[in-house]
Parts: sequence; structure tokens; C-alpha cells
Amino acid sequence: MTTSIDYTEKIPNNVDLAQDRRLRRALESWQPNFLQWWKDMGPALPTRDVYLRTAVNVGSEGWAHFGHVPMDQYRWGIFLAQRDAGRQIAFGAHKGEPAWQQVPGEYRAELRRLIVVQGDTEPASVEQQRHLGFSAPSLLDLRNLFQVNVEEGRHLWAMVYLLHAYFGREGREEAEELLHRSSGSADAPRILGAFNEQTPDWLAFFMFTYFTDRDGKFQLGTLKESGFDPLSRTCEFMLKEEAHHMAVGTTGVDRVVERTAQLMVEHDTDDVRPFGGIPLDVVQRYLNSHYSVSLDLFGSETSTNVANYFTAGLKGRWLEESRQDDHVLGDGTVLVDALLDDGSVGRTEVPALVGLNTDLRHEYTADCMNGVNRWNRILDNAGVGQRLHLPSVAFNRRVGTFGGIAATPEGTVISAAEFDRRRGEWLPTDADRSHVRSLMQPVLEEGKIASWLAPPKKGVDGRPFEYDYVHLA
Ligand code: BYC
Ligand code: FE
Ligand code: FE
Repeated sequence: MTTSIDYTEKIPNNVDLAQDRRLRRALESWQPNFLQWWKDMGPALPTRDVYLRTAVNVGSEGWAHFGHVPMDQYRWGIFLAQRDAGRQIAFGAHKGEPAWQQVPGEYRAELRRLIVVQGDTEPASVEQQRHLGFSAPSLLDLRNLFQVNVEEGRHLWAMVYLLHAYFGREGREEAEELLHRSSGSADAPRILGAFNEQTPDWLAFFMFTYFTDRDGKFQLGTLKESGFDPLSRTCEFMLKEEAHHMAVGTTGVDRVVERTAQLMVEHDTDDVRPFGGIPLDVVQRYLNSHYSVSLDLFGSETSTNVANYFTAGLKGRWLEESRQDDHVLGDGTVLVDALLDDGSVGRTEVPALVGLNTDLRHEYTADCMNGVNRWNRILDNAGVGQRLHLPSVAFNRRVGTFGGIAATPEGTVISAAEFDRRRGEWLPTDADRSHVRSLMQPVLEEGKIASWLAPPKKGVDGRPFEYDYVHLA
């Protein structure tokens, strides 16, 4: 196999689709359904073309090509990282065996489930972000939104390829279902909670790409370890694209915080609303909301599902190979977040295998801290004394140990009544949302930027900020 991608095919790919007529035909018959879905549920703002990157090579250097393309002609394709012929399974009961090139029959259902859950999130995020184009704060931001959207569409292709290529008729049915469920739908919602929430404004979009795409980074990281080699190679390449999505979130929140701090200093007040800014306490409440909803995406603190996935060799740990243990976890223990007997939030010891959701969630939290530290540095440099914080693992949870209790952002367990009373201190209020919404006036002139955030430090692909990144229809 080469690392470069065949663009002469109807479906660009580096998996030799030309050699497999049945698979190619199946995917080519799914393609119009995907395009119809994109038209119905994808970006609603009409555009002529957008300055997008398209993958041209899965190798380590020069993998993307940039150019203006009409979005509905984006070349969504199937790109797997290069195969390592000697790859062995790194963990679980099959540790040391050659990685699987076909689905092991005994794990078929579990593997399909993991791929479907992963695949379900990708189109969901496009649906959630569908209307944001109408309120973009600059052309560059608009372009970044669309870049994220087309790539999430491609991530759907990545999972649909696996379903079609390795799961027969059931796989094809699941691929259809991925286009039928939809975010927020009453009768056919998306599978995971966070993907049925709304992304009503750009602060929510930046928080989503920071916190929720970051769940993507960590989940894909564990699936990259999978003994099922095609899944591993698919996820490896998806992670490359994922880095940009998270950068959009990181720099987006950077720019909001920078602008807010600037207005606070300039006007010597915390209430920057009259000056077209977003107050820091509103930023904190959005952060609290997106972080806690994203923590739910890791599942329960203890889970036999995840223990089974690991032992079966389907889903590893974050950076599995750098872990200093036997990679089987037959008898180890770990500390997981728990509600202690005295009613406080703490940690308790459980067998390592059942604690793997928590293991991953802890990796995620440590990574999230980097953003918070970075935003606090921006505040510090501007001479502002306030700081942003990650709320407690027990705050505002729906899934797992803390799903049934109420806790403050500091992690003190309180009554449901008190939580309801004080909710507006901690989670976005209607007033917060309507203030943010009032700021969401589109700024779509080259080189111009909305009032509520600082301009980006640099453009895309060496272009300046002032550039025609998007041609509107
Ligand atoms: N909402 O045993 P448990 C991304 C269910 S993001 C609703 O603890 P498990 C992206 C669970 O299904 C990455 N239900 O869960 C980001 C189970 O149901 P059953 C997405 C939930 O199985 C931005 C039950 O509760 N990828 O790529 O250990 C833009 C018991 O749960 C939720 C993946 O998630 C929830 N939040 O782990 C675009 C990777 N959580 O079986 C894209 C694949 C749990 O009792 N998925 N439940 O009926 C997995 O690895 C696992 O399914 C999970 C949960 C980590 C999600
Ligand atoms: Fe994705
Ligand atoms: Fe993403």
C-alpha cells in the first residue's frame, strides 16, 4: 500500500477500493444518502466556496492540500494510516498475537457497537453546528467552522467504511441508521448525551471544540490501540484531523478571554456587557456546562463493559504502550472517583480493569487543565485577578456515580433543592445565553472581527487574517 490517496475514484481512498467491486458499490450507494444528509443537516449558510484543506497523503509530511472548494464537492474519502505488517496486539488476553485484519467472530457485536457509537458522534456534531454560519465573528472563524464540519463528515465516512467493509449486512444497516438518528430528535436521538445538546452560539462552539472534541481525541486514542488493525489505522489518521478541531476551541476561548480581559482593564469593571464583551463569570458557566457534559462521555466510573473491551483487545488505554505494567491488569487496582460513606466526594480503590473509564477520564481532565492554565495566563498578563477553574468531577453529572447526586463546582455534595436554587451561579442562565446571543451578529467582511473576541494571532496555511476564506453565495 502507498501512503498517497487515489483521487481518480468516485470515493477518494487509500484502501484499494478499485480492487473490491462489491465494497465499492455498497459505498457508492451510501454516498448519495450521505450527500442528501449533508444538504439537509449540514451547514445552513449558503456559500459558493470555502478555503479548505483536503487530505492528500497519510504520511507524516505534507498531508493536506488547501484550496477554495464548494463544500458539497468536498472530496470526502477513506484514509487509513499506513499498515505496520508486524503489528502485535499490545494488551489484554490476546497480547502479543498479530493484530487482526478481520473481525474476530466472538467480538463482533462489541466491536460493531464501539464503531457505531464513535460514528454516531461525527454527524451529530455537524447537526449541532448547522446554524452557526449565520453568526460567525469573522470569515476566518467561518472557514474554521466549515473545516471542522467537513472533517466530521469525513469521520463518519471513516466509520461507515469499517461497517461496510467488515460487518456485512448488519454493518450496512448501521450505516443507514447513522444518517437517520439526529441530534436532539425526540424519537431517534444521537446515542450519547452531549451530542443531543444544542450548540446555539459561538462561545458554545469554542467550548464544544475544546472540551467535547477532546473527548474525541481520547476515545480515538484508545481505539487506535485496538487489536482490530483497520480500526486502529483509521483512528490514527482521524487524530491528525482532530488536532485542528481542538485548536479551534483552544484559540477561540483564548480570544474571548483576551478580549474580555482587555475590556475589563479598559473600563475598570467586571461587567463588560455594555462594551460588547462576555463577562468572565459567563465564560466560567459555559465552561462548567461543557466540561461536565463531556465528562459524562467517558461512561461510568466503574464499568464491566470497558473491562471486557480491554481484555478482548478491542479498546486500549491512552498511550497503552508507554504504561509500565503487564498490559493485562489481571490483579492490579486503581483509585476511581467515588461518593464516600461520609457523603463526600473522594476516591476509592477498585480492580484496575473496571476502572478504565476513570483512567481515561483522568487523562482527559489533566489535558483540559492545560487550557485553563493557558486562559489564566492570558488573564494574568492582562493584569486581571480573576481565574477560571475546572469544576469538580461530581458537578452536574448525568452518567455514573455522580449522576444521582447534586454537587457544587467545588465538589461539596448538596441537596437537589439547593442545586436548583443556585443553578444560575454555576450554569449558563437564560440571561447569559440571551446576552451572548445578542452579540452573535455576523461579521463577514474580509479582515473584520466581532466585538466580543480578539482577532486570531495568525491565519490559515500561511495566509493573513485578512483573506477571502469564504465566498458567500
Ligand atoms: N450518554 O458501562 P458504561 C467524538 C451508556 S467524541 C448516554 O459506563 P461504557 C467527537 C452506555 O452505552 C468520542 N448513554 O459505558 C467529538 C451503556 O449502555 P448499555 C466518541 C451513555 O460502555 C466532537 C451504559 O450507559 N467516541 O469523537 O463503558 C465532535 C453503561 O455505561 C453515556 C466514543 O465514545 C452517555 N454519555 O462506555 C465529533 C468511543 N455513557 O450498554 C466527534 C466509543 C454511557 O448498558 N464508545 N452510556 O446499554 C465507548 O467507548 C463507550 O461506549 C463509552 C461508554 C465510552 C461511550
Ligand atoms: Fe470527529
Ligand atoms: Fe472533531
